[in-house]
Amino acid sequence: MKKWFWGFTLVLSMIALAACGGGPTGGPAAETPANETDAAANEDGAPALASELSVYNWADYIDEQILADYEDKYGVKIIYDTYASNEDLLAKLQAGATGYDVIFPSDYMVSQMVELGLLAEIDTADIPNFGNIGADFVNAPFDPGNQHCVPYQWGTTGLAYRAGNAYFEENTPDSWAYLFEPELLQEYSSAGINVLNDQRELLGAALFYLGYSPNTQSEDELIQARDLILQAKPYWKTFNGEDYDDTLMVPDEVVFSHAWSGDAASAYWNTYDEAAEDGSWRYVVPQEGAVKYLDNICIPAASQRYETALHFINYLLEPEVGAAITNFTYYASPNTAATPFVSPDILEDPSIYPPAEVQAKLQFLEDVGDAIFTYDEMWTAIRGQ
Ligand code: N2P
Repeated sequence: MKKWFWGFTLVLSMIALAACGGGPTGGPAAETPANETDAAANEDGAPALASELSVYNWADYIDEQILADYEDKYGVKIIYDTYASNEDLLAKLQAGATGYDVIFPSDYMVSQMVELGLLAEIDTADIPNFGNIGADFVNAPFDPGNQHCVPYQWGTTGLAYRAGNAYFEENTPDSWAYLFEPELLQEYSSAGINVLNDQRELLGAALFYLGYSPNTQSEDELIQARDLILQAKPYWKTFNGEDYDDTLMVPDEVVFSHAWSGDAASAYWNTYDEAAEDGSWRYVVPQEGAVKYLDNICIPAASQRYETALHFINYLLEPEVGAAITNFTYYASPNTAATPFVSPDILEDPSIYPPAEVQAKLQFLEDVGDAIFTYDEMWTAIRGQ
């Protein structure tokens, strides 16, 4: 088994905390007519499905036809809503939102949510398609034994730039310096620069550039990262991690963006010119190192439709469905059974499935414990000024 994907360490006490912090294992209460316990189990013992399921996902992270197909096939109406970052998702759950049944937190956020008791426990034996997930992606350090979540999609965070731009014809922005150094920024900032509106990602990029860990717990290093960001901020046009590929990159509102790999690939294909056989966007993982993430499918502890959520998760792990997700989002799939159905253009794209020398530069974001309060403080200063 290849081990590159988990090439990082987590604080052991965090894992221990994560393992015992789970929520309820089911037994939803019958409080609303849409809940599954109002219906009797089928004769074959299979659980009756609720009439509705509330799915809360990252923006632009599934083909909504997949949801429509599930509705048609199983008679469950999907209530679909999206968020822009892990922190937005967490804030929503911490504010007491109890209506969500299926959510998609990233690696480090799974750790945080388990510790806070926000996720229901699962038994992968109840998800027959769990076996479709590749061995590299199961039993991750942030969720040992997949006791809470199953893998959804993975990708990297880097820099996207417009190929036709005169400056980028001459210069390949292969360093975070292109996002942070004023003497470089002044060359192209008038044409528009976007950064991800995501605190761990943006502080992480600054920390990589400064030569520090993206998971530092040092206040001094975080202050340096904040100051680097504040010095570059006047050159940035937008903070957008939600619809930046469609609203900023494709229409040429920006020529440079801090970007997630799938969104950069999506901008490439949405600017693809058949005659030129090329799209307008390029993507690079900076030489100083960059974030990789594994996003996951989980059930909030407060869900009242646990069995239906499990049934829906199993559906998302079907080979054809897993491939349809990747063929729409341009993020890499951990579902190895889906591979035969994924477009060869995607499978062969090194910006989506990076080669070994790029993989060697990637790191996961991790739960930073109480240092998260310092991250929050730095982020408030960055967004407030
Ligand atoms: C897609 C969001 C990607 C999630 N628009 C990155 N973790």
